Amino acid sequence: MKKRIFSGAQPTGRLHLGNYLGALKNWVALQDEYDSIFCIVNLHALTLPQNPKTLRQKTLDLARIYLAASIDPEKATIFIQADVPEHAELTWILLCTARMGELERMTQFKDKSQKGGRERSSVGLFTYPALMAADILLYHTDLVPVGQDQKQHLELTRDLAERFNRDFGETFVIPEPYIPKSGANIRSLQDPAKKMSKSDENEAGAIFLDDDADTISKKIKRAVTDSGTEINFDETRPAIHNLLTIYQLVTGKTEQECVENFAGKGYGQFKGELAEAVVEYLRPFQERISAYDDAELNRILRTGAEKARSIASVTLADAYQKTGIR
Ligand code: AQP
Repeated sequence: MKKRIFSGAQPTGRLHLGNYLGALKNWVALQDEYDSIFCIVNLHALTLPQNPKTLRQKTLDLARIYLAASIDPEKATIFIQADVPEHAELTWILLCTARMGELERMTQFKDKSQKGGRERSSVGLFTYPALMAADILLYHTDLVPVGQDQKQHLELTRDLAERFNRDFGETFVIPEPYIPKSGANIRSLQDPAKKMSKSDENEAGAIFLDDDADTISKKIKRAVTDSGTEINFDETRPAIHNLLTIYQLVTGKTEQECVENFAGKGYGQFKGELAEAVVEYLRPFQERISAYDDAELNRILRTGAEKARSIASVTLADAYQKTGIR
């Protein structure tokens, strides 16, 4: 039997190159080897204010992005989180398993609540990691391919699963993270101290998957650099390290080939070649994005939800039975 992977992205904002290189690219690479389940986590989106009409549209658009990124619905299960109510139901059980102190240590809550202030943040934003744990545990997931920013949430998922299994008997598989060596932590083009992010107010920091060639070029030309002139993978020079990492991932070259390619060249030439490589990399994806109509997407999502539900309902029934709820 194949091992199982589960992952998801939120239908919020515009997906960026960080989401692609840190997550989607790996999902595609793993879908042949693993029984793959990819979710559009729209319940997570509600942790921050959303416009209902936009959210509905973005949810369908994200399905389109999954397919354009080459996730194959014949191989992988693709579905919308809210179409499988077991996610919300298992969340309650896991919230009763989690401890306040554990959730308070989550750095993403600290980051995301900074803007509006902790007091004004939704309780959903605070408890979001339990929903993520439910997403993963419902499917007896072996491996979770995510970017570096989700590592802490995954550790919590493991802790919750272990605690539940200890208290109520073997129920959940303990999932392992799959965090790629390169690309798991793509930084903002404007401030390499921050990750490339959908919610960054400075749009120049992110290359969005639907940016046209001209916009991509301009953003890369305006990207901050470090002092010095060398173009190499020196971690003490985070801006160049980040740009070179992007170059490596979109060209498929080795580190050594990348460094050799830019030996003796200046930042201007480097940025020009990088922009060209990114544009070329995204071109097939961007051409495919309009290939799926809404009827086709809805059919794929309906089939995916039915399949997901057939697994999730069994896991939830087991958890309910073990806890004495049913
Ligand atoms: N900068 C990044 N580099 C590598 N991987 C990243 N991911 C996110 N940012 C980077 C990975 O993309 C997947 C889907 O992310 P998400 O939709 O759950 O959103 P997020 O992790 O909250 O980060 P975003 O996309 O930047 O959104 P905001 O601005 O809302 O925080 C995940 O596997 C994530 O690790």
